[in-house]
Amino acid sequence: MYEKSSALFRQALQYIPGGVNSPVRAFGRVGGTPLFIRSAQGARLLDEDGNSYIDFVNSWGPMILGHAFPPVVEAIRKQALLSSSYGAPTGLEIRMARQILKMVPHMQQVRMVNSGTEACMSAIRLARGYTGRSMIVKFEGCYHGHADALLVQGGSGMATLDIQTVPGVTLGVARDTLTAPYNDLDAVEKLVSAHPGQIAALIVEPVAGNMGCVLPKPGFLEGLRAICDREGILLILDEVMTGFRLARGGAQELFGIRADLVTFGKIIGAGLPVGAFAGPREIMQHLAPEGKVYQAGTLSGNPIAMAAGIALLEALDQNPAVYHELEQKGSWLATGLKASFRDQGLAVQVNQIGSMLSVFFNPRPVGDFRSASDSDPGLFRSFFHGMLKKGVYLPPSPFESWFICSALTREDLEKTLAAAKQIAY
Ligand code: HOZ
Repeated sequence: MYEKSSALFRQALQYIPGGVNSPVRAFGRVGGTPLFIRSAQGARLLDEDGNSYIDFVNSWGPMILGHAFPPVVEAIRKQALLSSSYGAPTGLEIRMARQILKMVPHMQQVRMVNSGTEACMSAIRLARGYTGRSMIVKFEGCYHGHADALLVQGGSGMATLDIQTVPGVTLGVARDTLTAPYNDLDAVEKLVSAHPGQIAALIVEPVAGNMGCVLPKPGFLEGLRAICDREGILLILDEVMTGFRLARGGAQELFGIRADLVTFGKIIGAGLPVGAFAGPREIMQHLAPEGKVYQAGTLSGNPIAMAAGIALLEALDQNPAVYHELEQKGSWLATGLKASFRDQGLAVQVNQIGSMLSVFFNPRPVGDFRSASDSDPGLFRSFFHGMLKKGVYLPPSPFESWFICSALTREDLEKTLAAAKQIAY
């Protein structure tokens, strides 16, 4: 069933460390061979062995309207004929900035970068430059890309591979990153009072997606906002996963929370390598060349990525009903999965909000990294491989969120549920 993928993985191991270009792809948590993908269309993936899967990874989020979405394909094709990069400004960058600022509340300026990692790394630098303070607060199990300062108690691949400390991240850098459990305002208060006037920024995934999908408790985000206002700390909402996904204006709109800076990733490029961060002019003007906080990139605002991203964002902007549709699909699936696990006699948590969802083989509610880590790894492994055999491609780790796309049909959802009902544990 996976002969070609296995053969390609053996070759890849020779030339690429671990056989993959990003650790979360390696099936390290679940065992077996990563699938090598030939193509994808709508909600379907095709691997090199010719197996077809219903896709719940969706390139870790950006394929919200499905793979090979025709307006995106056409935009890429048109721009490719005009060259793929100039290293000079284009009108496309203005259109993209306008489109983002139209959809995202509270922001006045935006800087394009090449990934979510770059967006979070640069937003942190800007927060430090703006406030003149050094320390930051992040939450255990949240992942904001692989910049040194943010590789502390991280989720995603770090949690999957159980990497507690990262060789190469110096003690000096790590010391400036304070951590608190997600959903724990008291812990944040303690950190803040132990480091008065030293914390530049607090960065958080408004809905965590990198320890599995973990929702903020009522009052958590509002509490963070109040602490930041009181202490002169910048609140950075990492909307790499939630931006343009949970609502047209992301988590800021959904929860009615104002960020000081907001970061975005791959969805802004419709799956091409793009990121961005945005904020009020008063903060953003500290970036070079206007200010002295240096940040740069030859490929930043790359015309093909801009064309693709504009096509996707415009499609989302023009069809706000898509968010209701995605929420309905997400909640239908979550309800069905809960019932199916109950019928199988399994105590399982299904966390879901809109088109983000995770399954935790844990009898207790999952609201932070500790509870997420308490889940049963063996049951997850059986579930993952059982689903894969039945043609459902899930993130290969309990520390990742599933992503639902609008191309997913009722039939796909029913097939997914039917597959879950048949897994033998
Ligand atoms: N944040 C994404 C998954 N949690 C990143 C994907 C990757 O690291 O490859």
